[in-house]
Amino acid sequence: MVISVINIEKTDFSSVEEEMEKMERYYQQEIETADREQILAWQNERLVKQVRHVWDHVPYYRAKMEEKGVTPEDIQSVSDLHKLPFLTKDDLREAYPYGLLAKPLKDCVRIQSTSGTTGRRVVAFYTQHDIDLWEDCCARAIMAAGGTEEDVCHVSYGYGLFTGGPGLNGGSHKVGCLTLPMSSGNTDRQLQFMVDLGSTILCCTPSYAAFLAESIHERGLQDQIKLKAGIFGAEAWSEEMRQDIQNKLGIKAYDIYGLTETSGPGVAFECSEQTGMHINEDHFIAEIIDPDTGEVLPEGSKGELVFTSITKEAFPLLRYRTRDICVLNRKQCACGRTHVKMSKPMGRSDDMLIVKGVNVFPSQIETVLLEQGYPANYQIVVDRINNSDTIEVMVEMSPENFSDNLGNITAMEKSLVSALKAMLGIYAKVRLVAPKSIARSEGKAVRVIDKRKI
Ligand code: DLL
Repeated sequence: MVISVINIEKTDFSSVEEEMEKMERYYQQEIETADREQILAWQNERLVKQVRHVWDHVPYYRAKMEEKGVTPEDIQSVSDLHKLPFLTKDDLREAYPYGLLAKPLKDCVRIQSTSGTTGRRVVAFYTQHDIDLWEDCCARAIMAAGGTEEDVCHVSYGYGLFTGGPGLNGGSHKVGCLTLPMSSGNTDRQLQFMVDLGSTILCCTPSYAAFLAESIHERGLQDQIKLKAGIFGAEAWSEEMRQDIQNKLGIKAYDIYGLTETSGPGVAFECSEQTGMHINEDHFIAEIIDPDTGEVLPEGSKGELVFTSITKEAFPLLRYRTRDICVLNRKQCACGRTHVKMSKPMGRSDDMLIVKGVNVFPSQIETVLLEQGYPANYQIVVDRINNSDTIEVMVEMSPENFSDNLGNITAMEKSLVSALKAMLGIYAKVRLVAPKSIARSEGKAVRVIDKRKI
């Protein structure tokens, strides 16, 4: 019998592990690190195909293009993109629900939805192929945050019509993480699963992450939490908030961006450098425009972000105005990815507010007030208290429905609260005030006071 003795050199496994932790991970390395020429080649080819696809299948698009005097033959490459008309939320509202559908209904397998500017919501359609590509984008984001099949990915974005839960859920499956489809809310249950199952990656809105961090500290659970990374987006958050969450949870916090219209989260995501989000340019062409004139601005300028989705089948959007203001940056990134980076959105070129992760337009509130017989004299106060967004609507009673009876006022406020809940999907506190008591402005009415920005 031969016994072989293998001389195993002593290895410092902890440092190997540390090195592995530091290694950049990619879900689709060849695509994510492709050179500029290759990315442009993909974009040129896919754009031409996409324009032909909408021209042939979406009469709404064809009419818009004809109105601008553009035909598919005019679009030979990305440099011709500027010839196409813009698409806006108003177009989506006008074409609601099926007017922008580019595939037969039988080929579509899912919708997701978000608030529109008034009563009509934005409804986005997906084929199975669209879902597959969307989940790839989310998988890229999870792996950029260090995710592997060893991870327990705790998804606390809302599930349902909102894209956050389903998108990150799909990406997590693709990476091979154990996926916890927690959805939002029920903090006790969140924390119990986080401790019992050893969640290592948390996906939710940054404000919910801050709230969970606080709850963990209040309950003294810090030592029982195994989180290493968080993927936070769907609303604006500052660098200070990032530092605060990172410190409290002992994690690295990554930003993720997206919008329902272009699929959902994963349009862009942060890498280990944490200096902006790589836009998945094999699926989306990004432009920056002057929000007032629509003129395309040179790269590096601050302006409104416009997306063209070049791989979506069911609901492709050409030159969609996101209304998000940001800057693009094409400097080489140390992570090895080559796709352009967008800054955190710095604001919006419309009046949309994001409250508790939900998109709220003042016009939606106004619609409810007018429907309920109130004048359009109101003020919306948004605040962030204990890391949670609050919204209060101060509404003038009209001389016709004026009452100084406390019981009546409470009943009227309650009825407005439920009408607003039905429109917005979130609780908004209502305070009725006497006719003509809200200060009139000499210029534009100041409808919104966002104390989170003060
Ligand atoms: O918020 C999709 C999403 C889900 C993104 C989960 C990230 C994570 P919508 O409800 O359609 O979709 O809202 C889109 O949210 O136009 C931005 O104004 C804002 N937004 C999204 N991500 C960020 C972010 C989802 N990382 C709108 N930072 C967008 C700031 C963001 N704002």
